[in-house]
Amino acid sequence: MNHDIRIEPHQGWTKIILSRPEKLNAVNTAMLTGLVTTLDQAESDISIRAILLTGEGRGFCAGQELGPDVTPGPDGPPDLEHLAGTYHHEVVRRIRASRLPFVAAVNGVAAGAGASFALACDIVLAARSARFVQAFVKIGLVPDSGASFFLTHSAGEARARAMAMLGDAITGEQAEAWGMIWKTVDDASLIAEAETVTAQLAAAPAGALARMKQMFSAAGTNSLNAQLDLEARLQGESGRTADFAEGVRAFQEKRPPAFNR
Ligand code: T3D
Repeated sequence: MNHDIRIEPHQGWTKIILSRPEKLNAVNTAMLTGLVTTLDQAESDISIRAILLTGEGRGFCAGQELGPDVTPGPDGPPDLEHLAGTYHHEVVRRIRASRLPFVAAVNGVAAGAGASFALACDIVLAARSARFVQAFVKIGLVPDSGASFFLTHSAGEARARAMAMLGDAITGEQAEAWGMIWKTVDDASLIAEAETVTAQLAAAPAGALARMKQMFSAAGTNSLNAQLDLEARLQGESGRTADFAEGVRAFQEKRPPAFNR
């Protein structure tokens, strides 16, 4: 277990806390390996039905640690294609391919790959003081970890290009107004609100949520016809589940449904 990743188990869901507060939770290869392992363990633990991702201290995640992993050595410059592909991108792939709904509670600055980790999540809440920074340009890099994809699809190409090329900080409220995140909340209520949302997801029909993740991932690139076919297929699967039968029965009996317990 990597000590820079803290896990807080709850009933039906888990909080994963990036925990290197003195560096605004900037990630290195050891921490990213620990994060991937943690995500894999959560994926295979059927008692876990939702994940809340947040950061310790005053930051969410300042992206790649500008330290030994990316410092040129005697053999020349670091191989960032390998680093990004092997470490950062595996985190994004896991969040997006997961059966689990992910909530991000962006408690402070989310920069570089750190912003992408948040934006890869299904529901993103940000503290009013949070900032999203495409920091790459400040150090001569280009967006990675899915930033160019997420921002183009959520904020639109004009804003995505400007965010990437200028590297200016975007406030939580701006991110909400641009459709990058779900909502901004007061700093003091961020964690409580994010926990409530995560618990709500943990009580929701897990299979339906997993199918929604597939559906929304495909919606970015599918044609309308392809998306209609996918919706029909996934609705067919949903209709054959015990959760659907329970949902209809609970509605008819005027009681709350108990999904997949
Ligand atoms: O490996 C690959 O494949 C490449 C992949 C790249 C993906 C990326 O993520 S590239 C982008 C890397 N991240 C950055 O460039 C962000 C660098 N940090 C900043 O620009 C600023 O720190 C922030 C805008 C994030 C926050 O600014 P501010 O003023 O709120 O805080 P600060 O004072 O700059 O930082 C506080 C401390 O955290 C400070 O340490 P100190 O001086 O108190 O000892 C600072 O050095 C440290 N810190 C912040 N970000 C990083 C970091 N240390 C190491 N690496 C960081 N990324």
